[in-house]
Amino acid sequence: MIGSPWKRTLALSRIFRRWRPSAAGILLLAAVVAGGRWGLAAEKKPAKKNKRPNILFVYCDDHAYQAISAYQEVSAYGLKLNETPNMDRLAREGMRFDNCFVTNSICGPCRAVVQTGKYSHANGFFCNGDRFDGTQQTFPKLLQKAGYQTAVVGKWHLGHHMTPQGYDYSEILIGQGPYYNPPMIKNGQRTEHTGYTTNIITDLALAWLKDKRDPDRPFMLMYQHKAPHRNWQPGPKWLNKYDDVTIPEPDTLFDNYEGRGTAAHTQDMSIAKTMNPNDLKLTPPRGLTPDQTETWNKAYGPKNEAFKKANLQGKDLVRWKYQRYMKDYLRCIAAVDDNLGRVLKYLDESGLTDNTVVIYSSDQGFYLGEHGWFDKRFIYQESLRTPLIVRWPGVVKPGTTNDDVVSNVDFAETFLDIAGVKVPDDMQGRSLVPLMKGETPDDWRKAHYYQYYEYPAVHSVRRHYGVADGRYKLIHFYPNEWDPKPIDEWELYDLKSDGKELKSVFGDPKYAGVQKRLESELARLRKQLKVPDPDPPQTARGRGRKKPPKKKDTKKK
Ligand SMILES: [Ca+2]
Repeated sequence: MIGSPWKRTLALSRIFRRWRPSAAGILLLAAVVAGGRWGLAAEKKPAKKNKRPNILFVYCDDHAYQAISAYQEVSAYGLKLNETPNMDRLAREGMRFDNCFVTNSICGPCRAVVQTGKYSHANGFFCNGDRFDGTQQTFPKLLQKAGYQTAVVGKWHLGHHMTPQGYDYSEILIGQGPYYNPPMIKNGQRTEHTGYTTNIITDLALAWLKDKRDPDRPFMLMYQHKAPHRNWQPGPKWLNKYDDVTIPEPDTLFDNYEGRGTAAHTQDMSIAKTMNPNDLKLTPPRGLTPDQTETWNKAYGPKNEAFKKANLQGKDLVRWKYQRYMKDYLRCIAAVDDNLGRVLKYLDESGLTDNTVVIYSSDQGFYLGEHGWFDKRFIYQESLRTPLIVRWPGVVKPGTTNDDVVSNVDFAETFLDIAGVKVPDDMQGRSLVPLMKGETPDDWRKAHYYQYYEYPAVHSVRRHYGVADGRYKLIHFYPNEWDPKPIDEWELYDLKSDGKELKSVFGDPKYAGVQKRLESELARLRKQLKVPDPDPPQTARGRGRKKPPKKKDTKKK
């Protein structure tokens, strides 16, 4: 281990400064020196000051719960898509949350929510393309103040070329970052890497855990993958995984959106129409080294030849696209799972497992062909719900599940609570620690508020807000001044009788009582959370618009 002797000396000198050499102190020091591995000795028998748990937050991008085998039974489709042994291990040794909902289902906004414990309208980050105001209160800053070491490695996506604030160490991708050979920003300085990004991010996380932190203090590490974000480029080792299998199709792959309103009909996120040759790997990716390109072409060349020869049309073509999409998506996840295995193994071997809370989550869910879609954005289940698995030895009972309504707006509060830091009053979520202990408070929320702003924009998903209580969901697709073709429509779903959300029952007399209750809950939550109405002008930033579209009666030049 590079740097270890220096670190050991540093750690010992700290002890001498702090302790008067009592008999116990001398004995412990002797044991440490004899052990010769300060880090291990310190973690296995932590001094009193070290007892606060470490936090390892594993965060993926667009990782659908349907693509974690431990979550299979939770999906309305129940398809066996893949195996994720290391994620499953966390679920087996920890708690799986089955109703973890995001507040605004796109990448940047979800990350801002995690940093702040506040909704988009309160943290100022509404749409992708916004820049995060890093001067505001965030949970890593509060952890730092409380003596935690904080680090973030991998995807950041809260503004290009921006050094994260509140971190002792950061090495982040620039914007979305590529799947291969990513340039990164290390503590504000550009660095270059060659290799597959999922492996590289893991190497950096492990290097920080092993050699770059002070083993004398607790840590919070955000280990954040780019994968499995579009356009789903697998790493060299996984290029041929799933070649010989057929991925099962959801029975809504050819959904006609009957039973739903305008928004489902007018989206632009379908496998049939929206996916491009680049997504489908019909064109070779850019930015690969000659060796990487050769390996890539060896894997995709014959498969693409076979596809061209087959000259598929209509539904057969969509089915082929689905298979190509899913296999690439699942290959990206296989790399994440294998790399998570490396990290868990390190925690085991270094004696860190017992005092480290491991949290696995994704910035939001994703469509894996349900309703014919990929992408996210909608309040419908596959993009609203995100995976959340927590392993905390001695606190979380292994192999348990929780179905309370929780949210990514609770993450910051949870991290602070784990560290024993007071949660500021202006955060809008609530610590999940009591739930992790199996003690849900009586006044825990019964419903979750959601709002999506990024329209008009890529994928053409209408602005909407709504409320979800785990069974029912009330949605308002609302008009606003930025919208050239405004709609004003409501939908209501009963997930118990309609788990795939195919038929809105809004206005159905049978659901009059439910509808009234949810309408009043929605109004209450909007008031409680201080949601601005109408949307503030900043919500148009996502697509670079400064002014609303001109009215029809405006004279043309
Ligand atoms: Ca995302």
